[in-house]
Amino acid sequence: MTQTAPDPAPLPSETLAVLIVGAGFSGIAMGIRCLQEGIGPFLIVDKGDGIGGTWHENTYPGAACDIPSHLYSLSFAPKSDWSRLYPRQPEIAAYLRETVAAKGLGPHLHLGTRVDAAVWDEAEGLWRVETDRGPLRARALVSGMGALHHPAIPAIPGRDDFAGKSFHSASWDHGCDLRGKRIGVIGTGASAIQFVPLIAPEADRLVLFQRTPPWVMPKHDRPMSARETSAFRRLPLARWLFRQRLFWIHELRALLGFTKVSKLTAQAESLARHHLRKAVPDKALRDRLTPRYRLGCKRVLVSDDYYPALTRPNVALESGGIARITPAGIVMQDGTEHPLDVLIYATGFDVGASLSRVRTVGRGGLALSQAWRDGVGAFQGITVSGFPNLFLLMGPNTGLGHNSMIVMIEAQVEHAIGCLKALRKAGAKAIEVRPEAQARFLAEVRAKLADSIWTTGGCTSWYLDAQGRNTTLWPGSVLAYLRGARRPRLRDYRLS
Ligand code: N01
Repeated sequence: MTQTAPDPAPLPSETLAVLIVGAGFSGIAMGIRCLQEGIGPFLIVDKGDGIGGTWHENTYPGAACDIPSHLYSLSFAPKSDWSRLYPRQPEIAAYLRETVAAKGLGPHLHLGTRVDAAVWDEAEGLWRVETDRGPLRARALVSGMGALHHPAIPAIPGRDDFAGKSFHSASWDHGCDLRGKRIGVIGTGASAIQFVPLIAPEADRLVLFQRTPPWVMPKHDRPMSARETSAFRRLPLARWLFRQRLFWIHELRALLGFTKVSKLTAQAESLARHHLRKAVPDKALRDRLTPRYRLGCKRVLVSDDYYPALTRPNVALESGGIARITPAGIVMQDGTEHPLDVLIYATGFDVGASLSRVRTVGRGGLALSQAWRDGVGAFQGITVSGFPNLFLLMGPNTGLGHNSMIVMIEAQVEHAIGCLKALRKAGAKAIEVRPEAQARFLAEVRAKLADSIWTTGGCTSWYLDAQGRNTTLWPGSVLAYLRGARRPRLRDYRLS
């Protein structure tokens, strides 16, 4: 289970070298690298009451990573004894807590501290930050806030009238006993497909409300063998090779051109259809579970127990449109009524909310929301012209569907560290990306995205903004990103 931290200490009054917002993978990675490079004083603050960000908050049954943990972990904090290929949330959250302890990050951490605003003070060359526990000052500000933590609960008519218990998958109500209950689950994304197979056996009846079926591939999860674990402990090279192998298996998809509809798309679709056929003998059910858009347009899911769960006698897939929620349950557009005791929203996150909830004002009083009024974007997804000494981790257009985000995060951390070292070396106060470098980068990214599968594949998804632009995903291989982002080129920046 998660661990709650004691009351936080008073916030420091000195000017920090770096303020890191968020104690998830990104913030922890940044903190470790600051320690290693002797950059300080620095602080990591997090609005939550525990370490781990999304891996602290998402505690729903079966929560797990769909990238193997030997790859979905920090390269500079390796762990030899992952219990499974795809460990579950408690093990990942424990890994992050252990890493914080082992690297001595504890004294730099202030949990239960929410950042509300950050304003660049041009005269002093620092960020003035407002938190719910008082002000902070920092030369550099690093956002490790992630994007997937403001639950999106759709405004279905009657939503607030439901008389039973209801909650979002990201704020799971562990006090709610699901045994023998009639449970409704709205949504069939990465979260739902992980917890539905675990809660279905307990339910009297489970109705899964599907709007769009996902493409689901086999997961092939397995325990790590004692031999593997012992080899990884004794031979760090063996562990490193295993990680490399996993990286290349995932990266191959990008190198084969997964960003466009291709022969590979059709082959992957036939594999996914085979996976569905093997698990679901009922042709009518299979039909409703078969996506009508190209594989890769939405995030491709992996699971070995999702389809079998849907064949249980106490599970029903409802693929019609929801008309309204009533005190007693859900009424469909065709008039069918589903009486429910518990309603679980597995409806994803408000991806735009993360950065916009923190009022960020850069040089000349320019708000980030203003700078982004014609579209969200950052140089390498990390720095924004007009916002000196601000570094975004997991920023715009750096998300991945095909490989480990941790590799991307580490590159972004190295980029920020490189900029901070350049500042220190030059004795300068501020480093800011040149507008022409940012414009060139964004033009390249947008050109690559123009005819990508995310816009041409026949679906809509949270990858796209209200104008249909993809501002979340990186349109290429991780290798290409590492080449451009890992080491900042000073000609792209202005020091002052
Ligand atoms: O959310 P989602 P999630 N009426 O947005 C449906 C990460 N993650 O929490 O497809 C009816 O994917 C919506 O339907 P549609 C991962 O990056 C990672 O599952 O829009 N249905 C969809 O089915 C992932 O992508 C792991 O038609 C409505 C579902 O709700 C991200 O988190 C594990 C609706 C939302 O799916 C989010 O995943 C879990 C409405 N009004 C999550 N509104 C790993 O393993 C929405 N839906 C790393």
